[in-house]
Amino acid sequence: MTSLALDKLDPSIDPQEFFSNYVSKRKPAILRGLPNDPTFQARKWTDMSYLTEKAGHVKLMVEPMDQKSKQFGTGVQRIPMTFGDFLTSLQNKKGPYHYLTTQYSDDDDVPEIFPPPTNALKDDFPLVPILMGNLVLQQVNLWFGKSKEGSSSGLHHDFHDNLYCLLQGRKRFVLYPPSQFHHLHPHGKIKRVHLNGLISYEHNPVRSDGLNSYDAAKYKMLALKKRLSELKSSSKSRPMDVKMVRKAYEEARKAFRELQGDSPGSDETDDADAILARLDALDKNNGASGEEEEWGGIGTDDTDESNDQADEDPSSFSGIPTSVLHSHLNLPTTTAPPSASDSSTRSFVSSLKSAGPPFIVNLTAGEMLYLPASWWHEVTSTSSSASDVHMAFNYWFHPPNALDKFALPYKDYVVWKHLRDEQRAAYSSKRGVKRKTEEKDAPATPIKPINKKKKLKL
Ligand SMILES: O=C(O)CCC(=O)C(=O)O
Repeated sequence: MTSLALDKLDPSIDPQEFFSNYVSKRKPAILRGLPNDPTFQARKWTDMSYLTEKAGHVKLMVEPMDQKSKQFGTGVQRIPMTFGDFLTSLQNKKGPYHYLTTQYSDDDDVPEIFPPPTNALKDDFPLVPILMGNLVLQQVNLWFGKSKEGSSSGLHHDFHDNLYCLLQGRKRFVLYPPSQFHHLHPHGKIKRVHLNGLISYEHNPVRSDGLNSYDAAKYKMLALKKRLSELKSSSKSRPMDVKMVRKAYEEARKAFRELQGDSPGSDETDDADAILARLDALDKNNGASGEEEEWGGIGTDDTDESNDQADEDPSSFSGIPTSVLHSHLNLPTTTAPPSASDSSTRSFVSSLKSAGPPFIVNLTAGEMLYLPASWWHEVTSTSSSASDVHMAFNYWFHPPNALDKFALPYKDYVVWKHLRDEQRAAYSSKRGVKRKTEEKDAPATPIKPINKKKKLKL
């Protein structure tokens, strides 16, 4: 089976050009280098003693290889250890080695933007690389393991735009566009694929910017409340502006309360209390600067999904066994053949034929892959030599849905300007720096994950 190839770009490409030709076209690309930002220092992490010193104490969870399928990305119980102990374990003479992947907590509703161990390495990378323009960061991750023959993470998709920076070793990506979901046997029931490619599932429908209606209403109310406070405290505000924003805020508050009314359970009540406490805090804190900022008016909402707050994560993993995918594509594999019947294997192969040729990317250390939200990917990670590790660092960004707007590529202007400004302000104040385009951190209003990356048994 033939495969397709991606464009290869210089990472110093103008961010606006990158946005127009790739981000807004939802087109993946290879970048022949790491981010050019002076604050991107992650190359230092290939020095294990540097990593141990900076982050050895951090507690995290690592994933053992699934012994049945001989791959990662399964429901195998993860193991708690310190990053230092994990680094030491990679020096063992014999594998299989555990894999450090995305960190999530089963009971944690709000994701950490800098999950361990990246929280201890924050000084070594910018919040948003210049290349990524005005996308809003959702989370960063470190992918760290060791495998001489190559180990797979299984075919799945995520819900965020990915800038994947390979620091050591090799990675082979098999990529299919979101639209091929019909042929890729996702475990979850798909409700729709948005125009920006974002896949939304029946049990947790999201808008094209990844927010569900409840969170969108909540953030809108918070944003307008803040804006109202600012206007009220500024001597330069025009009464008609104050009036207009007050009206919008009251409407947003009403809309939010209605959604709360629709949501059963006490969680929402607690949430409301927390939000109202936060509104009071905003009132108290407001007026510190009195500075005017550009007010772009009240944006239009993108309420194309219902408020259906499901607890479950969607099943964004493909049911196609990795070995079947590899054999269909004539790719070497280290994964175990499926235990399923021959007839289901035949049906998977026939689906893969219908999906057509994938893009196959062989990424080498020092290169990056840009992958828009919900592109399907299967990743095989290989160490460059028997004694080496493979290591990648990636950024996930909230999926843009205003694809002609470089300055703020999200349709719900009120919400996203608020969330982005809070994120940048929090980052700058923690770092004690004035914001430049490439510097920012965790939002004061944490943005809920669309879905935590959870692995399913294949
Ligand atoms: O590197 C890997 O093993 C998987 C990476 C991945 O799935 C991602 O970045 O979304």
